[in-house]
Amino acid sequence: RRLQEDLRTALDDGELRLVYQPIVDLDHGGVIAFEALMRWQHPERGLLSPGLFIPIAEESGLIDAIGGWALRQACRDAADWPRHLGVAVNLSPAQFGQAGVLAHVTHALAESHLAPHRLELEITEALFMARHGNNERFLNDLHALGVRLALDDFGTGFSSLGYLTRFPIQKLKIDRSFVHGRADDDGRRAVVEAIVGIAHSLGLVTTAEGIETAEDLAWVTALGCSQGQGYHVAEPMPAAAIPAFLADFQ
Ligand code: G
Ligand code: G
Ligand code: NA
Ligand code: MN
Repeated sequence: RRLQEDLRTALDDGELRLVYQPIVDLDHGGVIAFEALMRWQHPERGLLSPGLFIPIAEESGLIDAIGGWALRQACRDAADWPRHLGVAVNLSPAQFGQAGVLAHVTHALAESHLAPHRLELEITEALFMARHGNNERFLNDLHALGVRLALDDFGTGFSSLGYLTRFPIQKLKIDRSFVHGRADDDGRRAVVEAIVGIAHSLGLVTTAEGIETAEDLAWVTALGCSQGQGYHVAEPMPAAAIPAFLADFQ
């Protein structure tokens, strides 16, 4: 209750931040995009993670304003990066209840002059379970803007594979619970292998999340994942650290 009131003013007071985690191409090793991850620098409680305050934002309806801010900030930051780099922004299912997201995306692209194909929106399977609104139409409208759509935390949900052909999705992000430390876990390896196979058949890109070790990196690369992300590559960083990171990264 108290946090909800604080969150109401956090946006105006500039307490929300975005940090960026690189996503690398597993064939060539180069950085191809950064995922924007929200943080809240709370005046008394210190740095809060989105796992704590995004649910509060969703319940209180603040998610529309906060999500709009994240889209604009991420596009503005990405417009300063080399043109081959994309930016990924997380969207929560609650944002789809309101018509705002389409307007926010349009506005963020126009204001930043970011090429639409450089923006990727990460949605979760939970969106398909929530039946509010017309999700199919909504995702098609977003896709028509030229942005790309990724399915986050893939493998943890319950949605049918039919969604992958019905909705305009270009990427599957393989949840980290299937990645880190699973090199010798035959069951999880089989799941990753199956996801990569489906993605390949449907012409989708795969990103392995949660790459924490050289071993994680090696086996997901060997199984044919196209992209990777995780602490072994880099932890999320402020936008200001990106130029130095890119200069050092080989
Ligand atoms: O960065 P961290 O691991 O604490 O993120 C926890 C969760 O919060 C992740 O599931 C992530 O997708 C989500 N998240 C991070 N940033 C945003 C954001 O800007 N909007 C929404 N809706 N979720 C976010
Ligand atoms: O749900 P989503 O995939 O958006 O969650 C992203 C979250 O995962 C971010 O909060 C980020 O900080 C976290 N994260 C990124 N890389 C790693 C990693 O290698 N290991 C773990 N455990 N978490 C990670
Ligand atoms: Na994500
Ligand atoms: Mn994920």
